[in-house]
Amino acid sequence: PKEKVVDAVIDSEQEVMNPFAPDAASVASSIKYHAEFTPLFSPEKFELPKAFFATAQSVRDALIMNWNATYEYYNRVNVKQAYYLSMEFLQGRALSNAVGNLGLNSAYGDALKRLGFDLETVASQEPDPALGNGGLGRLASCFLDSMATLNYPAWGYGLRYKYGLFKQRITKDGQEEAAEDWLELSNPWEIVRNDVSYPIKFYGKVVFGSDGKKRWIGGEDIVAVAYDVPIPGYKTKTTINLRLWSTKAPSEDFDLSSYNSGKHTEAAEALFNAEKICYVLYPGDESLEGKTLRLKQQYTLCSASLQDIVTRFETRSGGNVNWEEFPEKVAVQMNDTHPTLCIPELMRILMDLKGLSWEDAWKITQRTVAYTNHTVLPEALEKWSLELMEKLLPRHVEIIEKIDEELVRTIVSEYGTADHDLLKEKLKAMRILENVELPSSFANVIVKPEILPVIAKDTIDELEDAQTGVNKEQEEDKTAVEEEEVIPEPTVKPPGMVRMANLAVVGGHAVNGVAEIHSEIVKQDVFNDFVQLWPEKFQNKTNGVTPRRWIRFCNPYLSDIITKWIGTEDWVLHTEKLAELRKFADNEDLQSEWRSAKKKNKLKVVSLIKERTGYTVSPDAMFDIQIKRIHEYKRQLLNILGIVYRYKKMKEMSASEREKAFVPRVCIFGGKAFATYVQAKRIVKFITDVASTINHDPEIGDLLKVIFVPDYNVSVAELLIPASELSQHISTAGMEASGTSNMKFSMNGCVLIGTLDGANVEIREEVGEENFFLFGAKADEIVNLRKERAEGKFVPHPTFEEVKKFVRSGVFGSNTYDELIGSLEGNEGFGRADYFLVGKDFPSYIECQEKVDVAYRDQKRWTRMSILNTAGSFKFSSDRTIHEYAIDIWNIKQVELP
Ligand code: GPQ
Repeated sequence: PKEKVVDAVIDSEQEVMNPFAPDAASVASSIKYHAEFTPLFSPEKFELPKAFFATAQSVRDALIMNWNATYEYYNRVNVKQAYYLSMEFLQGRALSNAVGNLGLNSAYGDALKRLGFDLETVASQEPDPALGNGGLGRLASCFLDSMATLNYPAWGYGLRYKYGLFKQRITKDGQEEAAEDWLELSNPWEIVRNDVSYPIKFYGKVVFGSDGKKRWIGGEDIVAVAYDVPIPGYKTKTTINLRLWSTKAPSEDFDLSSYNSGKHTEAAEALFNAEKICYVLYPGDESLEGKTLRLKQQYTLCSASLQDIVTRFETRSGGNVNWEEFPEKVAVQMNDTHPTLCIPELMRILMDLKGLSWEDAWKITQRTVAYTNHTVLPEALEKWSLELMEKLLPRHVEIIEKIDEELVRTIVSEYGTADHDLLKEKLKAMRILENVELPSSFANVIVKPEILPVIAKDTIDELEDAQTGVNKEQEEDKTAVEEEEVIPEPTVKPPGMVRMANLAVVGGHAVNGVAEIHSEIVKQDVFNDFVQLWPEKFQNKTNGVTPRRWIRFCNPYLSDIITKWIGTEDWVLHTEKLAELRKFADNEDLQSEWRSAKKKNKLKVVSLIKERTGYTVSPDAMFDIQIKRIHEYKRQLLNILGIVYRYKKMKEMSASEREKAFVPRVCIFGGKAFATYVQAKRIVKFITDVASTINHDPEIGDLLKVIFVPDYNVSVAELLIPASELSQHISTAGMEASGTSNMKFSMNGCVLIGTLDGANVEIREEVGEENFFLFGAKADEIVNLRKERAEGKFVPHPTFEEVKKFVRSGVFGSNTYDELIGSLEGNEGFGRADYFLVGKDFPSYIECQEKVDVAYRDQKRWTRMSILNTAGSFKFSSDRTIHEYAIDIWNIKQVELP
């Protein structure tokens, strides 16, 4: 019966859809088919939301064909495959991207026109899935696009969170969070794989089996089910897979007899317990329950993915499995330390389930996994309480203890026991277990056993807070503000911790940073002791972004101009061709086309701002943008204080002086603050207060507007970046691992103002220093500057004193922002003295901003700078990054489908 109905629909259009070369008519009939038979809305209503779902279903048909073909081919030729494990994938909307990658823009555009819709409007109906926080998650998604585009056999593995990153609302009190129910209307892109599921165990105990092998038994069992998301490459048939795990209880866990006797809640407890693991991205982890949940999430990702990978390896090996070949067929990349449990999990599977010896399992594990570090902030290097982990994953802790013991053995044999202080120092820096006695086997080797220092209870609290991303500054700050009296704490033994980064370095064969300067800091500072032992492990892989989403699709106006002047659209795949624009940088025709594209993009943002904030801004003003997570090290505070200073100067002038002195600007902010990061939320509140004063000041008018765009996400970025003229990447030098939006801005012809930090350093080298506005202290000066600051030797510049005084004078309402301004001075009770050196960099930032105004007045010069940014940005394609990972770390080859 189903086929008949299909025929009836298709008949009306006299076309059958061929997913490889569909025309508008066949696409239209496929959309109509889905509108009718994919029951999401009442049938008579073929309106926008339904048009989106029907269009997405239709595109999915085409994706599934390629996705199946890709999988079958990889199976058949048994290629080596890379697996990118990440707790975050910040995919953004998929429709335009899929249609664009499949080359079906005009077919879908025309088809929708026939049905009375416009593709762009239909695409804007899609919820923006935010299964990630920021740069790290978006990088993972850019990588998937490049892997598919370059025909690399690679998959992503992640978690299918029911609620993504919270929705941000801006009220008079600052940021408010609401649940992001992205699955509310279902997700048209995913394919539920009830046939692909694995058991996951927590708690229980370890026993010896009859064969003398260790067994992990008892405890709590749940099931991880696969949800597959096809990822199409650009202009290729290759369609790879993003496999996201969701959790549920084993069906036998539903207690039917309790349920029937009326105990409904008790009967369903096991179901809730299993399902809640995948409820939210980043569950609040201040409570023990929260920590446990996050650890369960991490383990679920590692265990389900590895069971799946191992099963695939066995299937592809046919009847004869040779485990030594595992690393020749599998590469596992751990996106930061979040998936580090991969190491003990692979060891467990190989030893306990497949019967391998420790030595063999260890060799295989090391050759298989590799680790990317994304931060040097000590409070962000993950540590887990040994006690918690022992309860939840008893077998893994045994394995980690043994890895730690082997590491101690290596350190002792490398450094000997003669220089006891050196040995102690090395063990302290390098051991995986922290605050844990040395294994008893070392009692005779090391004359004096490692003495645990007895430390105060508040130091322990600090140690505990330092784990899993809890922000130290914020925590310190909170305690300082809220409880002032100092109660002497009893002294106790500090809790044992597992240092995930150390485990990742020891257990993998490669460790990479994400920009040159970052990788240098990783080597010289964060993991220096490991570098001395294994220098060959350490690498750099400068991040990149996909030129498909981040130029070709988000900026069609600019893309057309680039294609016209280069004479080919090949630059989308071979970004080095962008360099050809250099020779036209002064061409007046190109310059005027270039400016007109920018203007069109700005007009879209004018509407966005009106719609989201109610403010009217002028498209003729310079668009100056800072969009990223709100964090003290990213220094949104420096930006807004710069704006306040500008405003103060304006107020001191007559109207005509003002207009002569300043270029009109719209200063745009966007970004979310972690829900419990108090200081970041104060920054949001301060920005919005400054905005409402300045924006309502009739003397200022279009000369200065300040906008905070609420609920910043990938889709908002796709609108803002093409419209931006100046963009700010102004972190304290040495603190931003790389940054990736800096690359997107540069590609879209935007000039950067920034410090010598992260990838800024390389961007400036590529686009030319005359096309980059540089200011601020250098990374190697920071330690000394902080020391001077702490010793009271820092003399703030008068402009900095002036701006703080102005804020305190009450211009922005009754609030005097004591906590924010105080943190810049290190007043008693306000945390570390300007740890991020806002005061130090303020005068050079102001001076640099004055140069920006001068440059912008000369539109020819500015347009030239803009063109040279796009032309010089080619290195920052994630295609380049993925080639480097494939060659230097994964050892995988490109495989084109027949
Ligand atoms: N990054 Cl550790 C995140 O977005 N989240 C994290 O938890 C960590 C790092 C960012 C980092 O701050 C940026 O500098 C990088 O460009 C980005 O990762 C991708 O490497």
